[in-house]
Amino acid sequence: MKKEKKFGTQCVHAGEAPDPLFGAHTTPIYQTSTFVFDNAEQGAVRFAGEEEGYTYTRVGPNTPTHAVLVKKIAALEGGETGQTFSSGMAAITAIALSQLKSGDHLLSANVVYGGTYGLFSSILTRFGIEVSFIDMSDLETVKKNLRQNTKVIFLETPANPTMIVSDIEEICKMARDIGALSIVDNTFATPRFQRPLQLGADVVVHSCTKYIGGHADLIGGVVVGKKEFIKSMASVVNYTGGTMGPHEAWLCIRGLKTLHLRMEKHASNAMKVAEFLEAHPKIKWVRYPGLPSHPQYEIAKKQMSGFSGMISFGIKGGIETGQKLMNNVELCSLAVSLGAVDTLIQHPASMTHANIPIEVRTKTGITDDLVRISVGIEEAEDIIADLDQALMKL
Ligand code: LCS
Repeated sequence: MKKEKKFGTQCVHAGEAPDPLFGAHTTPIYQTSTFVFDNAEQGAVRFAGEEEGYTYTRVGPNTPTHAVLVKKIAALEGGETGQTFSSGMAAITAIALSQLKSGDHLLSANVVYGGTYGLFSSILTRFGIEVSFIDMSDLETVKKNLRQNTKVIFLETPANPTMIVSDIEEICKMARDIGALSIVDNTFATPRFQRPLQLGADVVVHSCTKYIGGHADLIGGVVVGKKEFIKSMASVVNYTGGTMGPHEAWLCIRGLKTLHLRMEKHASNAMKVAEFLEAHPKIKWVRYPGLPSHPQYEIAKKQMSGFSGMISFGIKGGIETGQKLMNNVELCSLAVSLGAVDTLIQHPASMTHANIPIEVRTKTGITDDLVRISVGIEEAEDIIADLDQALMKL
């Protein structure tokens, strides 16, 4: 049989095997905080890292349930291994704390999730780490901002919430040339549509809260990369303790089994919703990587095999009209987060990105009129009908 299975088959099968104890068909939830050693010597070699195995659920590889999730997501991203976390922010924090020290420079995209911006701008800088936020969609700007002490380049593409797309391959090349690590937050695209490691990235990070879990019922994060990289995070994982719970790990495994199906529906719905919005007289602008009007449409086509389910748009009349629209929707939910089976709509400038100073928001396109929609897997006609009735009432 062919060795490398297709993506959808990997979603269903990768990392999983019948439970060796009782033959349970699906992965059991190892709801335990600790593991019993056969003898004192075994405990000692496990703690010394001389024997693989489980010790205590805070310490990687956590539990057999987590190990299955790591194998599955690593297979989907085409990476060697990974580490799960209690949230996407815990994952990004662990990357930063394990790879950066005082005097190092972190080069970050200027459009990232508000929490990531906050961590980089107001926490890392307190520990003597230099941080600059730049427009990663412009390769000249990236080149100009590299420093001798640049240790990490961090980008989100498509970026939350402006949907700006950056050229992963070119940026990772620049990172490699100066010996810096390249980290790509792949939360918006998912490995169904974008595989940053194949494009040269060192590390991929996800908020599992979004498409990986897929059902808006958990908070989690994961980092995927080379074994050596994951090992370099081990002490931060151990000493900071942002551990994913076993039940959340199991929910992520379950979610990933349908990732391919969900993402295809998210993307085909989003394309229809984006086209509807672009043609609507009350809409000023629409940003969706699958639309030829997207400023980086060519790069999106080059590095993505589909355009996922996130759209941002501006409404004529600005934020007051946007707020009315969000209050008028009936099928869509007015809620932050994204990547759920149901359609969510929110206002980044006053919600997910409200912590970013207004002058930075304005400069980077997180404008007050920007409304973000995470298109669900309902039928597109019903989502469009809901948006249409909400727009008609304005
Ligand atoms: N990376 C991206 C691209 C995100 O959108 C988020 C959360 C995170 C990381 C952090 O993940 P978490 O800790 O929440 O699991 N984004 C959110 C959003 O746009 N609305 O609510 C949360």
